[in-house]
Amino acid sequence: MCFRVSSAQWAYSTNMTDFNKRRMIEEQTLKAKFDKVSWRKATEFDWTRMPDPTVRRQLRMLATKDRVALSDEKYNEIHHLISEMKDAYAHVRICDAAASRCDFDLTDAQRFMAQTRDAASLRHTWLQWHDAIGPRVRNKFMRYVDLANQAARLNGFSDASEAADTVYEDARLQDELAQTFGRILPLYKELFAYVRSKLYVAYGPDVVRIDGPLPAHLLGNMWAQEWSRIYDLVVPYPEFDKFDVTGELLRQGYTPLRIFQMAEEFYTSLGLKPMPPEFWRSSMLERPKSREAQCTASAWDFCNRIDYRIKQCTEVDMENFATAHHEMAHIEYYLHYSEQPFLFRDGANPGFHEGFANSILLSVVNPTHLYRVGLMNSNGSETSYEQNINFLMLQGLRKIAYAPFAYMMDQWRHLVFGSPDGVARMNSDWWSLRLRLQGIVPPSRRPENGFDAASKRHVPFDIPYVQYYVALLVEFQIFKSACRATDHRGPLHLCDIYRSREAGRILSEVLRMGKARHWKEVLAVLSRGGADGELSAEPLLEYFEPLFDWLRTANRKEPVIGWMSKREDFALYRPLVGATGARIWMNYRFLFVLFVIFFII
Ligand code: X8Z
Ligand code: ZN
Repeated sequence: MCFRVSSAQWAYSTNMTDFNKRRMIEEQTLKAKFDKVSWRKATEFDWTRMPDPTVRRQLRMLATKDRVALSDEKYNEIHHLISEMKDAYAHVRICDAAASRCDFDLTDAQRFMAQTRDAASLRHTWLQWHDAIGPRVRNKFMRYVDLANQAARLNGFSDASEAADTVYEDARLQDELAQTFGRILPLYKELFAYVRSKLYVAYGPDVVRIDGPLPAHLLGNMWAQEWSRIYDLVVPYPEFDKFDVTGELLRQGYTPLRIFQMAEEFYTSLGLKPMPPEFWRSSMLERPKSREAQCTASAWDFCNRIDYRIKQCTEVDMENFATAHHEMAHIEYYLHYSEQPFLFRDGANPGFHEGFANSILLSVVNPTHLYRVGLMNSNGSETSYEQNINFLMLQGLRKIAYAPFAYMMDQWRHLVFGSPDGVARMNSDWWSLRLRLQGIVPPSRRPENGFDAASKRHVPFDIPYVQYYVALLVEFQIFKSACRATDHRGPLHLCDIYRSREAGRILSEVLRMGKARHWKEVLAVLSRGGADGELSAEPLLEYFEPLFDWLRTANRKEPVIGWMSKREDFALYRPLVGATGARIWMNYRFLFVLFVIFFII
């Protein structure tokens, strides 16, 4: 079933014809039915009483798929709602700042947010996107929350966000996330204060308050989730080069195929697996010329232990160079756990796949590695202090800036799914969390009945987000562990595991386990000789230590490290006092009418 669905999805993603779309939907519908049947069969057994722990675990995984517990009618309804929300999201088009074109899709809008430095146009694009998507999906989303909660309750959970956390099999998950987030926050606040000081210079006091939160439209990203696109505004030492090897790749005549061969050589140098022949035969490594294809990069496991493919419209530049290594890391994971039973062919927890892939990139994009593979002409230990700080700033804009966003997303879902008036308050809760955790405010007042969270794809698409926060921690934990095996000396950010069989051994041990063991056991393998298997922010903090020190000095004159919120910030999203007053008045009127009726009777 898995093979059939992936084949049909691949066919459509790489050749978007109506015929392929219909076939894909047919297969997906069959799969949804199949899932329901296997769930029903699995629930005929009491998994708690299975003596074999491996069987018990698999049976529990089959039996605790919560949506299938809904009636057929409601099961179909929730699937239909999600697919309508996806469709609405994909079809949003907005007008550019000059309103000369009104066919901007999200990719255009995102490119604009990344490149433009004019506050008014950025604000315009931000508002257009948020105002376009929210109202289209709000009512559907409210019904979806209701159905998802009904399903969760049928399975004995209090709400759908509590049910979603159970894949982590960890009762203390939320405490661990909060604890690690508390560790990262001081570093985030230093980065935040530094970036604000630069934005204050770039945009002036009318747009940026010197001690306040930052408006969402200035950070080079529609959701202010990662800030690497404004590197040019905040670079600590502008006189030093940017770490971009695009020019060198082009000068040396790299092609997409050669980039992938180079990525493969990275993995085989560690003693990991080469790509199978089917990979080279069937992958789509360039944008097809004669047909329409979905160009987002992805790595595919066809579940038959034979077919593994990458789909990427590769251009020859640094970003694609990194993405090729990233996608191939997913294939390495697939290949390593291919001998596990089907249900265990997955990351140890939902953050592991992405965490592993990104941990490889920490090696691949650092100056030491680029020097070793002949794409840069000075090595990491020879690069100056200033260049190292520039590199860490770029990484910090990607990773440190991302932490509060990744953490915030599902904290918001917890409020929406978990409180009785969650959907009524979903917009003010969204902004209240963004202000508290990220220090971000909207560029202008948002309507109480708006739905700004829908601007982020994962919300209408029903994709959990906490996995990205877990991945961020796991990324640095894996990297630290592989670097320890390599016997790396010196600052962590310059470690390169290339050609290290020792690093390869520990990685392959972890990858082979797939999901067959609890992820804490997998983390324990990684921290061999170190701490026990817990989520930890310490490797991330160690990586950024030189930047942390630098920021503390650079921020000496800043009035506030972090942000001070004022009434004017809350006023951007809290229900208007007038509106609350009106509600109270309405209630009094209602009581008065009751009173009169009572007397008449
Ligand atoms: O959703 C994604 C990938 C698919 S797993 C495109 N990412 C998150 C996001 O876009 O918010 C990758 C980075 C985090
Ligand atoms: Zn990935």
